[in-house]
Amino acid sequence: MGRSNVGKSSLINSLLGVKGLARTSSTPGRTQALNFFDINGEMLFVDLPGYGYAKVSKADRQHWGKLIEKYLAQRSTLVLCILIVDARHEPSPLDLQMKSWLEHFGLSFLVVTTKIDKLSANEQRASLLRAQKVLATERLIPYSAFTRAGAKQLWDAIRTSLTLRQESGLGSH
Ligand SMILES: Nc1nc2c(ncn2[C@@H]2O[C@H](COP(=O)(O)OP(=O)(O)OP(=O)(O)O)[C@@H](O)[C@H]2O)c(=O)[nH]1
Ligand SMILES: [Mg+2]
Repeated sequence: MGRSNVGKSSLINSLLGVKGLARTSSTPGRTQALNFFDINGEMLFVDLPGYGYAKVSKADRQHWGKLIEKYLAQRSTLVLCILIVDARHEPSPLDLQMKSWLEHFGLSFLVVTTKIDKLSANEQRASLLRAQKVLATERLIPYSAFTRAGAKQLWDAIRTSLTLRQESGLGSH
C-alpha cells in the first residue's frame, strides 16, 4: 500500500523477479482495484490501489476508503502490511493516516522507502532518518525496484511474518 505512483506494482515485480506481472505505469492511478498474486500457493501478495492522486473524484476517493477499510478490517489472514513511501520525499499526511489505520486495526506492518536508486548515499541516510522520525517507527527498509536493494531484507521480513502466523496456528489463506 502507498500513495499513487509510489512504486507499489514495481516493488511486487522486483521482489518476484518477474517483469510486467503487476502492471506499472508512469501515469498515476493505474492500479484501480485490489490485485492478488498467488506466489506458488504459499502466500498472496496484494497490490492495493494507491491514494493521494489529486485528479480522483470525491466519490472515487470515498469508494477507495471503504474498500481499503473493509479489506484491512476483515482480512484476517493478513500477515504483514507493507506501507511504501517515496524515499525522496517526506512522508505525507496521507501516509501518516494510513499508518494510523494500520495501528487502529492492530495489523502488523513495516515501512518501505522506495526509489533509493535516485538518492546519493548521504541522501539515503538522511531520508531514512526522516522517515523513521516522521512515521515514528524503526521498522523501515530502504528499497529500490531498479537495483533490488533491500529485497533480501524485505523477503526475510515477509518470511518471518509468515512463519510467525503459521506457528500461531491461525493457518494460511
Ligand atoms: N527510479 C525508480 N523508479 C521506480 C522505482 N519503483 C517504481 N519506479 C517508477 O515509478 C513509476 C510508478 O511505478 P508503479 O510501480 O506503477 O507505481 P504504483 O504505486 O503501482 O502506481 P499506481 O498503481 O498508479 O498507484 C514508474 O515509472 C516506475 O518505473 C524505483 O525503485 N526506482
Ligand atoms: Mg500500481
